[in-house]
Amino acid sequence: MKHAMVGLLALLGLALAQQRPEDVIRGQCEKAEVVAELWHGFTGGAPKTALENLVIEFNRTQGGQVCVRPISQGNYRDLSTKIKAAFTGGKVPAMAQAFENNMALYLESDALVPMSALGVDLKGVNPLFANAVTMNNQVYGVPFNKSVQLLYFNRDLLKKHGAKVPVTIGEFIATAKRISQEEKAPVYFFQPDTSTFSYWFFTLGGSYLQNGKLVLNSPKAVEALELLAQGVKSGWARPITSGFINQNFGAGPFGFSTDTSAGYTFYLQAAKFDLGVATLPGRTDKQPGFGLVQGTNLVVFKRADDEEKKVAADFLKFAISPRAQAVFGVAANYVPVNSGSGVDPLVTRYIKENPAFGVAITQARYARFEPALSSWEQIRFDILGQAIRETVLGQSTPKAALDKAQKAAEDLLAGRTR
Ligand code: FGO
Repeated sequence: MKHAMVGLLALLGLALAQQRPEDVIRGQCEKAEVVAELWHGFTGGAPKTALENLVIEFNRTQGGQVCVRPISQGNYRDLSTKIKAAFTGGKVPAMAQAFENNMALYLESDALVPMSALGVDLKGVNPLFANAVTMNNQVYGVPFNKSVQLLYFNRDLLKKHGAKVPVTIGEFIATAKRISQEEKAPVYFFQPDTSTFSYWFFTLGGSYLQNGKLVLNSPKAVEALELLAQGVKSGWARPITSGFINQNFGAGPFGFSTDTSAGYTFYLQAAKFDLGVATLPGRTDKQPGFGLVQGTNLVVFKRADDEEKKVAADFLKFAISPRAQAVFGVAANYVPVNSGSGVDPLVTRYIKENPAFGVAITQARYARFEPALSSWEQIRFDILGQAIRETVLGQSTPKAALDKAQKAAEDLLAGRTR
């Protein structure tokens, strides 16, 4: 009998240990009096699990009365679509992930609580990320899962062709061209979207805002798009038009990509080759290229009740603490937003064992944001993204596509279209 008891307990322990994080959270929230929902745009993999584990740890410190419940709303764009829908009728969560342009949009509905009202400050937060959540001199969120683009490469393929990791754009193109010729297939994989375009555009010296005005058809933009279109035409660049690059390794020989640091765990899992990561090729060998900052901030909505806001405030403080940022960053290859994370033994040890994480931290010193305009999400996907796709697939020329995009963006910004 005693044996059976011990056996049962052991089994129970095993079951508990193997409980999915989502189920642990459900248990934590079952008895809680206050449940603060956190709507997010993670659909799976390391980022989602890392967020859930962070929430579990937070909930454990709350004594059972209150809890945070993360709820996936699909991908990032599904998330903002659902939040906008909730503004007009539905239930708004206490917290959500938000890109800077989403914050600008939500602010137009006066939907966000300033961090000062919650007693949350950004002490210790990297100014690059802190500035991005500061709008009209007020801080409206905390940077949480911030990524930066990196150069991913196939070490086996480079070795096979006696190639070095390229440091400049010139070297990059020459190397990709040569290997592609020898492989008889394009080895630079890229998604023809605004994220990839932004790396080339920023690194060539472009900027989206000129004297406060959005310019999508500048000479630098034409140059960046020309480069990608030429890459496809001359056979060293392969456009990936559906799914993530890590889901397309089977499409041909993968040599390089310029992609989010948060893709690292997905790449590693999918790669049947020795995966390497480096800082992005720069315009010169003096410094790396500029990586686009992506990933999101956490915001708190005014419509949440006071008790939920209190939980949200405590969670935000916890989420940006050096320790939480170190654990989360290490797990999903996001850049820790807190400078204090740099001395966390977890970070220093992981950098030694896993250079990709160190590369992301270095690359974050050479980083740029897309404009924080309230209609940017629509512009980046439906207008600029469309121009990039069309051009790369040979249906338009860079200049014509970008001129059309400029006109469409101006119409949108002037309220002539929706
Ligand atoms: C993604 C998107 C925006 C905006 C940029 C904006 C909206 C881009 C780009 C469009 O957190 P990041 O760095 O990376 C994501 C993370 C969690 O899902 O893992 C990446 N991932 C996921 C699965 C996988 O198989 N491979 C992989 O790499 C995933 O990308 O965010 C980068 C990708 C995109 O979603 O297609 O940020 N982005 N600015 N999205 N809605 N609005 O303004």
